[in-house]
Amino acid sequence: MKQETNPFPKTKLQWLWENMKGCRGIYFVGMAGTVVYNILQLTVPYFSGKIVDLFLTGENARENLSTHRDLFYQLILAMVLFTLLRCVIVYGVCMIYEHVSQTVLYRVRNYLYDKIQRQDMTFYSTYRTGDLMTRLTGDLDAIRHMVAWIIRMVIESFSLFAAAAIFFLYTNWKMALCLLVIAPFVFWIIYLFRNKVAPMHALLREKLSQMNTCAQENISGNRVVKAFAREDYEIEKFDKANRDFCETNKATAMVWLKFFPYVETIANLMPLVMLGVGGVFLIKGQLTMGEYVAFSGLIWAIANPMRQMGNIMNEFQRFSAASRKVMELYYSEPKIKDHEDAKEHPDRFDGKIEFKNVSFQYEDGDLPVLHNISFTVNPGETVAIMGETGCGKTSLINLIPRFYEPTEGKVLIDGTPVENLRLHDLRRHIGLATQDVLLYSDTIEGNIAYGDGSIKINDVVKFARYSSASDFIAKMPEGYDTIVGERGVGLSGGQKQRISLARALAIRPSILILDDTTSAVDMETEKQIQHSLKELDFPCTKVIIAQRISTTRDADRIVVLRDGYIEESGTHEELLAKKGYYYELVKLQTGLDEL
Ligand code: DUT
Ligand code: MG
Repeated sequence: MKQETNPFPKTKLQWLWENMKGCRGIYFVGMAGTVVYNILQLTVPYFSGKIVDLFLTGENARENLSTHRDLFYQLILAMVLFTLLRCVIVYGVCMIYEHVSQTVLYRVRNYLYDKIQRQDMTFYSTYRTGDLMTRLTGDLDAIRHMVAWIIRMVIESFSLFAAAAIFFLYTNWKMALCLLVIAPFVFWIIYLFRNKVAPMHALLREKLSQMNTCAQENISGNRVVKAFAREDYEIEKFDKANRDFCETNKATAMVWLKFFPYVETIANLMPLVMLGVGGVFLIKGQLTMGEYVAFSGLIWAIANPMRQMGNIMNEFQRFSAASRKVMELYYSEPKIKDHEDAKEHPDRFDGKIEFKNVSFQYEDGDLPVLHNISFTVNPGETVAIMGETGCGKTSLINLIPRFYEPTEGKVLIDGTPVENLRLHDLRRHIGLATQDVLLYSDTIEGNIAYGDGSIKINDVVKFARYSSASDFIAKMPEGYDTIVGERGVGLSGGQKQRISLARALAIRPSILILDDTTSAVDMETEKQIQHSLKELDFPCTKVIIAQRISTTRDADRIVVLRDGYIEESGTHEELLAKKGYYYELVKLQTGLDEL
């Protein structure tokens, strides 16, 4: 089979080892303990063999029983003590594996969560939520399983096999060779099995991710499902994903079932060889009865690791498929991140925004969505951005907090290109109310204070008043302590927009960006908001995307976009005088034929 090239800087096991930092020493103790307790397994058959030879079947058995009775008791006691010791070691070893595996799981999960948090917008539009959740849960569990179980089983099987093989060879090498000659066949079968089962686990992991994605999308989109009465369709869709996963699981199990009879036959051949060859050796006097008993008592230590190997390989392939997905995330780097020489800017911005010949195209898009955009907004000014749906307004404002980078040209704040500023400094001074409002499952106060945890309740109320939200909040059963559900279920679209506006204002931003934030608000409320925005008690440059003339008419400048180009720009009066797109829009919205 063609070996896959490893796209990561480390192999899977090296990566795992790296993440075991701090517990490697104790893990070694666990592995050593595993070897020791498996070697101790040999003591019982060994002492049994001795007892048989000395006190049951040997030449002087009867005599030994009367003269060396002490030795007889000592051998029995040794068997009991070694068994007890073995139990204690197994207990300790289990604790170690559990501790280390949970530590690794905790560490990697936190690291991944951190990684996901710091990713850019392109990442979020590439990965599906259900798939990311699968990586953080199922895939990570496969990695925990590797540390807690698979490695332990590998050591257990190999140490048991090796210890038994050495014991056999030491006791009677001819008999041992007759038994061990079969072993290489099992290794060969397991190798064939590995090649067959590896792609099955990769597929299985994909099916699990698809099923989780289906459930996640359905749960978070439940309102759409209900609105279109598509419950049956969604149930059917999930059923298919579930069935696919189930069938793939069965097919994976079937792979082992194909190989299982061969391994099992070989494992079962062992006692037969023991019986036949051992019998001949016994008759010829080349094997004592005690040795025969010890061999018989230990034959499982050769056969069981062979049986176990299929299971181990199966689990190892599951780990392999899962760790690939986890490592992909682990080593992923956002394209948009702080440049090494990025400037620190802990203070507020003056708020000058410049677009210089900016063009932009989405990575997965076929055509540019913005072409050669240039305009300047001076500190404290308000610029309104207008244009028909899909013309690139949201794309344009997304370039200011550097959610995306322009393909050409530059966006500058206070004369510094945004890519030269630290992302944290840049974004914490920008208040953004996005087009799709997402509120957290938290109180209204918690939602408004999201960007600044230290804000006082008086200020929360003040910003709620600025955004004309205080009236409806006061009417809520628990006022500012009212919990708004996931995505703010229980609030109207306009109410959510106003809380989102208060949240953007609450950080006292140097630059405020509103993306259609008052679209679901009535004209009267909108007017109040307009008024409040002019009265803010901190300096602020405002970029407002809006469709209504009532929102844009007072702006210092209006930029009209069309298919990603600036169609026209100027004040309300200037644009009216131009009698272009804006003029037509005003006529349409006011219902007048002539202005
Ligand atoms: N687009 C993408 N990928 C995205 C987002 C948008 O390819 O992740 C495309 C869709 C559209 C163009 O970019 O053709 C501009 O989209 P934008 O969201 O900027 O349009 P808008 O002016 O904000 O439209 P609306 O008024 O509907 O919000
Ligand atoms: Mg938009």
